[in-house]
Amino acid sequence: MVARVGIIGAGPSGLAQLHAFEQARSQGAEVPELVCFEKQGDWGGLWNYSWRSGLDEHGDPCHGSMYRYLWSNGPKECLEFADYTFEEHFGRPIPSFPPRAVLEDYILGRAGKSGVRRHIRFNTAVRWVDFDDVARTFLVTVESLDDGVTRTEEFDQVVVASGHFSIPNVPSYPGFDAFPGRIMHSHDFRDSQEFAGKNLLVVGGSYSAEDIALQTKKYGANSVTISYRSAPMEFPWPDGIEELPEMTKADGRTVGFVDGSTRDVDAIIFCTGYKHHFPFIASDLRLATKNVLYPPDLYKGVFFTGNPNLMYLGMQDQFYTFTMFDAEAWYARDYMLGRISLPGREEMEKDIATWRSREGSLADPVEQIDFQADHIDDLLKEVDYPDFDMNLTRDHFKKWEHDKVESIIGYRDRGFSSPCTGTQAPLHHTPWWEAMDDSLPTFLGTAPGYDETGD
Ligand code: FAD
Ligand code: NA7
Repeated sequence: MVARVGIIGAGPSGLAQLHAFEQARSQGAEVPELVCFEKQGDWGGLWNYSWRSGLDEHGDPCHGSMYRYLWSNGPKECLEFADYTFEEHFGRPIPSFPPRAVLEDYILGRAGKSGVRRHIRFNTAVRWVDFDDVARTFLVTVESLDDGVTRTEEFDQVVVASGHFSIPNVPSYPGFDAFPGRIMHSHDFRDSQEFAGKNLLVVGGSYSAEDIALQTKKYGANSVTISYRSAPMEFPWPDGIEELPEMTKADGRTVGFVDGSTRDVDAIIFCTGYKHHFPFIASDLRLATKNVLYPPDLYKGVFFTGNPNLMYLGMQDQFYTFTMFDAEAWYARDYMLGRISLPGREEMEKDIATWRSREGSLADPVEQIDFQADHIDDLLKEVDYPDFDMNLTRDHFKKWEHDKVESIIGYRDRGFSSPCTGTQAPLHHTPWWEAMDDSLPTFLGTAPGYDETGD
């Protein structure tokens, strides 16, 4: 009997898994029956933008956390698919920091080319995953959201690719019940123009806080105060953005901070991160982790040690994204095809402990980048993923960190070279700080070197 593999989610990670199998099939391998369950009506995961926030049209929590005018926050060269380059997709070199719609187009371009859509059951939410100890199979209960019908299917292996930037972590502070303005999480943030002219408090000290502070200022906020818990980001912020330590309370619209300072604000946006949240997985199979580079209980960052036929993709905190998802998906595929065997549980746990202890000693982002690159290298050396210059991506990320420190509003105006083709990216026609239109035609249509005739 042909084995059955269930994949949960058709975002970049789930699509990487489907694509990896498709590659093997095209080379003559016998591939298991693949069924991918996607609760949204279309593919792309977070890149599938929706105006909705709160609950979706079916009454489930909205998956989307992306917002309008979101531009890539890292060089695209560090996430390039080695078997489907940006040049192949767009027919020419494009700048290094594309807006969301352009990256979405790229992700879907590869998925479309490899024809994996036929495996995906859209509008189908996975409601429960459990393991039958007798039959040694997974029982996956899904709900068809179009008609509410539930059914349970059996799988030999299950790949969880449901993402982990969707369920917000939302703290509370004294005085919030009487705050006379909007209090929200970045998960529900959609359009910066809502905050034009306002004085804004952004809580958090990481990517979302950085980007939402910049973006709201770019689109007309009067002032943005960023409140950090552990450490300030200390970028050279433009006028009108400042950093203060942790907030303590709100008194009316006046917010107090631990250093005794106060600010009057009109709205508060929590950029306090997300929870790894898998309410649809039985507790003994459920990954429990914070947002770290090497989660516990996942051998090679993928295999759940309690039952390695359950795999998780993309569960790490992310410098690398699509490249890492591909590496994990290729490795998982080769395990499922019987090309790679796994050690016993004790050895898996020892290996995880070594990685996690190293993560605990990392001093700065440069070491964190190398750590994640080493994780990817560790996987790629055993699979047939096409060659590309991984070391170049390490250098790019380190330069990018430096660029951000030099100019937080200007780092996206740089160009990097492709680790796959070597081509140097052209510079975008408009500095990011002045580029208000993030649409795909504007970005591509006027890019330097673009020839509309295609000649
Ligand atoms: P997701 O993209 O979250 O996809 C998971 C999929 O699983 C979704 O389609 C969801 O509907 C589905 N799903 C979930 N639960 C179920 C269920 N129970 N049943 C069925 N289907 C389910 N990365 C970059 O490389 N560059 C960026 O600039 C960048 N910007 C970001 C900005 C924001 C605001 C956020 C939140 C993330 C950003 N990321 C960025 C990181 C992002 O995590 C990855 O790019 C990528 O989307 C992760 O892919 P994924 O498939 O693992 O998860
Ligand atoms: P991250 O990177 O997980 O960061 C979460 C931030 O929130 C981090 O700075 C935390 O501070 C801060 N945090 C968490 N809880 C609190 C409380 N209670 N008070 C104050 N600050 C808090 O999430 P992001 O949303 O920034 O990024 C996620 C992805 O979205 C990323 O891949 C981007 O590309 C886009 P800490 O440092 O722990 O003190």
